[in-house]
Amino acid sequence: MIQTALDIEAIRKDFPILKREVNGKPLVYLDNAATSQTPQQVIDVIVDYYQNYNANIHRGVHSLSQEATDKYELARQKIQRHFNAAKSKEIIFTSGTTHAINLVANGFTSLLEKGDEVLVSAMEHHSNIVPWQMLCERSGAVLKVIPMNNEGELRIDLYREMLTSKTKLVFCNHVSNALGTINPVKEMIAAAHNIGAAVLIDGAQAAPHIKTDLQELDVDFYTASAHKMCGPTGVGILYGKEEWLNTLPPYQGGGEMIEEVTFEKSTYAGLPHKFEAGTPNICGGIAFGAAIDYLNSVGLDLIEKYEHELLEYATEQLLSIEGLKIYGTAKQKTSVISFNIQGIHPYDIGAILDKLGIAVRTGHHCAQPVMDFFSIPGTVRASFSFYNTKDEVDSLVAGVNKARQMLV
Ligand code: 7TS
Repeated sequence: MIQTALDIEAIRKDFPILKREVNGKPLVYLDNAATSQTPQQVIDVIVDYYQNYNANIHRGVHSLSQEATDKYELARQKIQRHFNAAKSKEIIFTSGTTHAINLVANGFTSLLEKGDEVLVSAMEHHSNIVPWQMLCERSGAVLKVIPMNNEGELRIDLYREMLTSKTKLVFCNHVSNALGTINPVKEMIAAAHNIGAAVLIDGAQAAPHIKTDLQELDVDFYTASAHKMCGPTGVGILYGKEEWLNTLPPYQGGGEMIEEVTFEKSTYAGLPHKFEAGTPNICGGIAFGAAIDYLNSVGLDLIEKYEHELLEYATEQLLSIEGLKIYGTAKQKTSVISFNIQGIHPYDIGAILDKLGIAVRTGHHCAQPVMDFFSIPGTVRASFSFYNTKDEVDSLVAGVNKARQMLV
């Protein structure tokens, strides 16, 4: 029996999309790790922006521009407070986690030397692998992989041995999108700092589920994407400690990121504008702030507890299906379950579930090295949010059972 302090029925009413049908069946949305759904409170903020104060920011003397600027900067402050960053200028708006990681990887090009080492975990999303490989190609640095065990937990003992005076950077996700593992990032950051390496933590999958205090983590860089946190697509953040952001060169040149431009030389604006060239996703940034307000009105601590109950229930129910194997059985997990049924391709299970109105993701989840580790082409991934119910878990289990009967 799931007991929760959350009023799930009331929460579900906030999400208009949850009322719709797909293929003639009530939608059961279990692809939250790919993107979360949007509550009416956030949709209203988006509509309000375009209906009432759409204007470019930081530019005009006119009132609309000032209003848009104030709301955009207020959103930055909300995000700062939510993650407990020391200063709002340490929050850089980006188009998402991918953009944030590329910004940092690009900035390190001139800071690394041939033979320097950068460490990446074995369970990364491609967006936390490829930019660093590109950085290594540019700089001559060497990419090394922190191994994991069969449960999908990082080998922290081996990680500690890999840290040497050559290590300049460590990057790791806070939570794995393919396995759901919550990594011991605080311990990893402290160990890296002991030998003078900087750390970037990809928080894309942690931010929707776990309350994170950036100052307590003492992390150098952290990333998040609004669309996984009940906000819109196309906006996210890079958090960086002020001294690091001052050290890194700008990523893109253009309007807004400069102090003075002549044909001989340009000088750059201070933080955060140095990294925010061009017209940003103004509405998206403001709506990101509204999404943070919404998550906090529900309460991330209650969300975490409820999603954990859903995870435990769904794990137990799914394991009762013959031939079903779960990939990612770490002790610390968020509500992500990656699984396969012996002898069935994950895509076929996903297609049958879709006919039943159940949305899951199938494939390698942009984490091919994780699939290679388990010697599988991909998995079926069900990822739960706080607006999912025990009944929806039951629908998933019934759907998977049906798929098994049809396909085995
Ligand atoms: N890092 C992790 C851990 C992710 O899960 C994702 C997106 C990204 C980075 C990239 O985020 P973006 O907002 O810049 O695209 N993960 C997924 C997923 O698991 N299914 O679809 C997108």
